[in-house]
Amino acid sequence: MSDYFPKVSKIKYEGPDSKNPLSFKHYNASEKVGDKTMAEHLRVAVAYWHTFCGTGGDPFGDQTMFRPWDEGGSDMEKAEKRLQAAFEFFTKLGVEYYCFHDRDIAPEGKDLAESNARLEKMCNMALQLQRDTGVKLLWGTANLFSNPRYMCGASTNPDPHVFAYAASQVKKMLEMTKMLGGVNYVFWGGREGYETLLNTDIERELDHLAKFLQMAADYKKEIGFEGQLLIEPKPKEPTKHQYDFDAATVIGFLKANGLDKDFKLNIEANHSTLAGHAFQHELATASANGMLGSIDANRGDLLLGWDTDQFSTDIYDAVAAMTVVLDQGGLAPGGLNFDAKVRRSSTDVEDLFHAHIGGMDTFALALKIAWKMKQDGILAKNIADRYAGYNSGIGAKIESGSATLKDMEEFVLANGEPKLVSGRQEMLENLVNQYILDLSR
Ligand code: XLS
Ligand code: CA
Ligand code: CA
Repeated sequence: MSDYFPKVSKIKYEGPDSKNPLSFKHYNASEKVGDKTMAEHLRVAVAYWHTFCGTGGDPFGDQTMFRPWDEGGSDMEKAEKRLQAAFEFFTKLGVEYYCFHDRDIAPEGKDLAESNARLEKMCNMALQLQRDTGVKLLWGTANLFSNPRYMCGASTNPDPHVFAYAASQVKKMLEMTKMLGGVNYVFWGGREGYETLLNTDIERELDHLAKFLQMAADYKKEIGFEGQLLIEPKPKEPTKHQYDFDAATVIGFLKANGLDKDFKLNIEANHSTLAGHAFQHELATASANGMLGSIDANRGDLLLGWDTDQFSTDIYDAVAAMTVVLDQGGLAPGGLNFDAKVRRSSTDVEDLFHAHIGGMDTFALALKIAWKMKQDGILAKNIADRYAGYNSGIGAKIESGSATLKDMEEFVLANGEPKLVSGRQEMLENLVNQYILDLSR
């Protein structure tokens, strides 16, 4: 095993009283929460791109992070060192999963054939490291947004040559994800959208996007890849109008194109707030449609209008998220991918550990709180009581689909004005705070 993080040994669970910053206070992989361990509930993954490829550069400034695995050698030699560093990191952190884009682990070659050969070489190396360490692939994906050929989109590019290139990348990456035993495959359409209608035919672009996804779903079956296909909504950035705006938009698009049986959603916290929604709203919308597949766990900054991809520290938000996850009976085969990066001034390699420890502790504590709330059943009872009118009489008739407008009129004429019933929001908010305070120690 490599030694890129010499100051860090295996991170241990030391409990909430520990003062050791390089220890878990709440995340205890083997601790049972109900009938599953924390690791089984949370299925934490490290995002390869931010943690091992991030350089700290932003539109106003250069690289601030100089990683030891990036020093010296050819691009492929660096890629190999980076992969070693990644598995050292996963093992020391004690996570079970990771996620990557094709171009994160293997630099693009002079043409598709060379790029594919490089990717295959790096994936074989990853397979060996997976076997040596027991770390698994939560999802694979193809980067269809960085290369200049994708400047006007990938599958929604006006040029079918670009569509074909993107599809070829997906083909190869589906094969590699299968080879690595990946349990999901993600499509994030970063440049699947447009800047101006002066040069765009929305109708054709949406049709091309559907054709592209259909090809992927067909190829998945053809090669016998059993992972779940996921679409990750995001409203904007880098493109001004993105077709996969939010959960509701994606669900509508999938249904309109007969793709809803083949795809679920990967909901990211930061993308939810960029779309003007709460993270929980997006999770609940996907879940209510039976389509919540996986989560990109991070947070944005409500004062900034872009995708800051910060590590989760907000317990309240994480409790809300875990409530949806527990209500749908878990996330598997999905998981919690920490699609987050340290700030550009957090330049030590140890900062990568602090960041992940914080995120994992936040979700572990949130899991315990959400579980306790679910066991006590107060919130669920409140919601059930609120809709109890639909369990019988006119309500049951409406839900059965047999009621008519005439029935409604008849009912109101006979029963008069409905009573005002309090939603008791403040009481419920206080209750949640009480659980958070009680269980935080
Ligand atoms: C970018 C997205 C991206 C996807 C994977 O905003 O979050 O990183 O998760 O392509
Ligand atoms: Ca993401
Ligand atoms: Ca993001």
